[in-house]
Amino acid sequence: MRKITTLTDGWHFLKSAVSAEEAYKAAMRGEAVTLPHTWNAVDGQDGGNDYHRGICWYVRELSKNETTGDRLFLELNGAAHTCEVYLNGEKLCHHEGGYSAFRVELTEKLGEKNTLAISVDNSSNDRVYPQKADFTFYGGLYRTVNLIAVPAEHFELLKDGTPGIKVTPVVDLEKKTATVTVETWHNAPSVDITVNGETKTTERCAQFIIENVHLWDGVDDPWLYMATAKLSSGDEVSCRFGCRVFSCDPNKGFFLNGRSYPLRGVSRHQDLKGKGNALSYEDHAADMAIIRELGANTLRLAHYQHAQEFYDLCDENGIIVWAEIPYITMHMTNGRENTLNQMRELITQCYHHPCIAVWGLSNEITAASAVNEDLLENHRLLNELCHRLDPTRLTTMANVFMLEIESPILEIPDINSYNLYFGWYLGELEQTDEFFDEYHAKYPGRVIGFSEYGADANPAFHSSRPEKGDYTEEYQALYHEHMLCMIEARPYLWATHVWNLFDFAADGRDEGGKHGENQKGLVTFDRTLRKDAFYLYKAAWNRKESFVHLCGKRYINRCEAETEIKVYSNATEVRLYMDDTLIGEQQGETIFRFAVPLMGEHLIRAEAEGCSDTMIIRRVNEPDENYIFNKAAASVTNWFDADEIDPSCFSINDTLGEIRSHPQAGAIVDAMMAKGASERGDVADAVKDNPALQRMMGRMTMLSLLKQGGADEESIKQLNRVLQGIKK
Ligand code: GCB
Repeated sequence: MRKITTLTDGWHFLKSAVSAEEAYKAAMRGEAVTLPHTWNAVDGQDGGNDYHRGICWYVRELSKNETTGDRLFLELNGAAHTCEVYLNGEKLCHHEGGYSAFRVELTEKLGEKNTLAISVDNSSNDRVYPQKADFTFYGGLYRTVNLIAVPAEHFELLKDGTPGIKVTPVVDLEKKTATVTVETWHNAPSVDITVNGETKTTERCAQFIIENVHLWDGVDDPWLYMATAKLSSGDEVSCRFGCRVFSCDPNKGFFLNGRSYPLRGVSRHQDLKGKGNALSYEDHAADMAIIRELGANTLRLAHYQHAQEFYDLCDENGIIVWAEIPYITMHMTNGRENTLNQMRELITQCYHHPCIAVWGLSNEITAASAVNEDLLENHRLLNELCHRLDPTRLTTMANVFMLEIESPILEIPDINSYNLYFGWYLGELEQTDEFFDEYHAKYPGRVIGFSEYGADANPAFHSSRPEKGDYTEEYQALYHEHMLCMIEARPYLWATHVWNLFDFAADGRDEGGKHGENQKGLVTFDRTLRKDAFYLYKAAWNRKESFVHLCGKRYINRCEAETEIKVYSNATEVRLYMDDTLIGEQQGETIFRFAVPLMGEHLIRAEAEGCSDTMIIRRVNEPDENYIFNKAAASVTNWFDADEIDPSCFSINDTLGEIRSHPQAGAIVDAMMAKGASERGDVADAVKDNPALQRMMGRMTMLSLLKQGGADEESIKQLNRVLQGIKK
């Protein structure tokens, strides 16, 4: 028999980098905590780069009752980021990597009285990923810690946190069978393995054929089988598995069980306002309920290994997963071993989950590093490791927009993907479309996906003329309307993942009216508010539950005489009522737009397929200042009315490329930019040396380039006057 005791209570926490001996004494007087726990639940989310990063201690006495059993192991499911386990003052192990599980044997070191002291370190170094990324590196024992007591003959527990059992189902779609290979690791002479009601006794490994196999078939039918392995000592391990076939086609995208199954979904980080990453099962399950409500069929579990409970939820809900390690932003010469270790642990611990389709090698790794031989070699080794440990799945990586599509790194993984933020950080929305069209035309034989895209929105901010950078809920919605349409027109994209389903802690940020948060979520950090863009995807993806959603509910006070009311719905017909009078009826799909006259305060109601949604809006004389984040930038919106600009002459609304194609106009902007460049040398060098960046800038309008460069109102107007003097 195997006895698992979860060590929830009885921990003493010490926020101090003392020695192991001192830790015991000091911690016993220190704060009492329960696990899971992070010491950054508050300071990791309030911005300013000042969250506590260092060594902290967790100390606990083990009772007699807890230490019985022939062999005793300690299991840590998440210790962020570097951890050392001491028993009775003696160091038993050192583990680097904050997202994978690991175990250590205590048996030989047990005494009459037993004290565990565990140090956890989230300070910076040059070896353990992540070190540079847009999320808070919470420290703590933020997942469960268990004691596992097993008989002398037992399944392997130590190697890479293995479950001791590995199940590989290979499906023959034509014959409707699955050949299931079950391998086990243990120290007994034989093992009984049971799959689908059939038991085989073997040394280590057995094969089973499942006839008329019930496929694990995505969100509609995620059927799971069970494999169990038992030793005569009574030790037993089991795992669920699913029988399915994945494949990717450069033109047709993703296939599940032989049929086209476009992967359309979102990314998720593992944190929650007020709790940090110390999540309970209920928190994970609540997130999954939101994912199901949205109607997504895929998740990118970014940027590291998530909790086993969460992969289990994905298995149960038929969500196809991109799993990855935190090899992110910046390549470290000393970090190679750590990337390989984290990948080995990820695959070993997650291999059996039918939900996982691809292993992600890295994320935006060239954002702060050159593509040199060391980086390439690191990727080749990771790629080989993935294929060696798991020949059944594909590898991929998420590339940063400025990585040239000719880069040799794109030849390493099986399939490719890009994170693109045109229309948010820089450039125009349409550049996304052009980027993929160019890539697809140049590499028709390569599989390409869209691993990240998004725009920040603070639901307090609103505008009737939403603009890039204004943090309004309306711009976020417009941004995603464009992307949804772009994606639907490109069925070759093997997967698309919105960045991000939830707002999350990014301690380095201080923007958009909030500290320490990335607000690209479709749902707020505390999960209480679904932004309008959430309902756009729900309208497009959720085919199960009819609904109708009125956009702009939080945008109550409006100055215009006629306002746009937008409705998102998965119905094909929507009716709009104003003060109980029907004012419009429309057929269509997903997005329904109505122009509505505003006189005073109005009750708006939308109806579709038996569902309804209501809101109040109000005509006011002056813009409501509470809705504007950046008051200075917002005034820019109204500098130029389209009709003031003569379209037969150049203007700041033309792209840099268009302007440059005219000798006189080109010379003017080049001179202006050269002046700017000499003032900001580093940026200029980065642009000069990067043809991808240059191409991208060529497609940006002069106005958006100037705004992003921080140009003031007067110099923008000045340039526009000069350009308006030049005939096209
Ligand atoms: C990215 C990163 C992600 C960031 C995101 C952003 O490309 O991969 O970690 O959070 O951009 O919001 O800037």
